[in-house]
Amino acid sequence: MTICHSNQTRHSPDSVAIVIPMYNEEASIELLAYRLKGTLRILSEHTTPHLVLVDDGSLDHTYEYVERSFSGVENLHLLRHERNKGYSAALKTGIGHALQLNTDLIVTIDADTNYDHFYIPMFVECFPEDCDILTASPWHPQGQRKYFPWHRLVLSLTLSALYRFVLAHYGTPLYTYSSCFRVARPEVYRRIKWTGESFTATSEILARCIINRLRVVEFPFQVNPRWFGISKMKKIKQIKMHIQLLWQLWRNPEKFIAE
Ligand SMILES: Nc1nc2c(ncn2[C@@H]2O[C@H](COP(=O)(O)OP(=O)(O)OP(=O)(O)O)[C@@H](O)[C@H]2O)c(=O)[nH]1
Ligand SMILES: [Mg+2]
Repeated sequence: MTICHSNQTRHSPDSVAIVIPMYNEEASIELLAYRLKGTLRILSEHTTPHLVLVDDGSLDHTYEYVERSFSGVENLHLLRHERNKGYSAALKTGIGHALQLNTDLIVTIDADTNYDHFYIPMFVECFPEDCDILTASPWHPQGQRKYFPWHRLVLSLTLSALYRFVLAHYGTPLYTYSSCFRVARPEVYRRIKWTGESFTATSEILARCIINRLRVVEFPFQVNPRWFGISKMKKIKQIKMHIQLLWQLWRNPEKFIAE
C-alpha cells in the first residue's frame, strides 16, 4: 500500500487542510482524536496542517465530545450546522472553509474507521506533481477490503463497474469511484461544483474531474469496516441516487462540463 517510490522526490506542501464531515459520531470521536492528533504531529514536522471538522447537526454528543477531545489542537476549525443537512452539504461547508484558508492541498476523509487517518501524511508528502486529485482505491488490484461486509462489497464493486462503463470515453478507467479519502489541489474544488445531495457527492466529484480532464490518480488502499457507532448509509436510497447519477452521466455528460 504505497504510492511513494524510492526514486520519487518527496515534496512537502507549505500547508494542508483536512476536512471531515461528521454526523452522530460520538462513538468514534475518541479514536478519531487519537489518530488525528498523531497525524497532525507528523504533518507539522514539514507543513502547516489545519483541521476542519464539520458537525452536521448531530443529535448525539458529537459536538461536545469533539470540543473536549480536540481542545488545545492548533489550527482547529470546528464548524457546525444548526440542523442536519446531509453529507454533501457538510462536505461543501468544510471544503468551502478550507478554500478560504488557502492551503496547498485539501484532504477529505470520514470520521469513522473506514480509512486509516495515519496514512494522511504519506499521501500528502507523496502527492504527485502531475496530479490534481489523488483518490483511495480499495478496488485496485493491490487494494484491500479486509473484514468488509460482503453485501457492501458487492454494492461497491457493482457501482464501480457501472461508473467505469459510463465514463469509458474519458481515458484510463479507475477501479473505485466512491471512496471519500482523497487529497486534492484546491483548484479542483474551485473548478468542480457538485449538485448531488447525498453520499453520491463523492462519485459525482470524481466523475466531474474525469469529464473535465483533471488529472486523477488512484492509490491502492485498504478499506476497513466501521468499528464504532452506527452507519448512516441507507442502501436502497443510495442505490437509487447512484442510478440517477449514472443515468445523467450517460445521457447528458455535457451538463457536467465546468464553465
Ligand atoms: N455531515 C454529515 N456527515 C454524515 C452524514 N451522514 C454520515 N456522515 C458522515 O459521513 C461519513 C460516512 O458515513 P458512514 O455512516 O460511515 O457511511 P459509510 O462509510 O458509507 O458506511 P459505514 O462505514 O459502513 O457506516 C462519516 O464520517 C459520517 O459521520 C450526514 O448526514 N451529514
Ligand atoms: Mg463509514
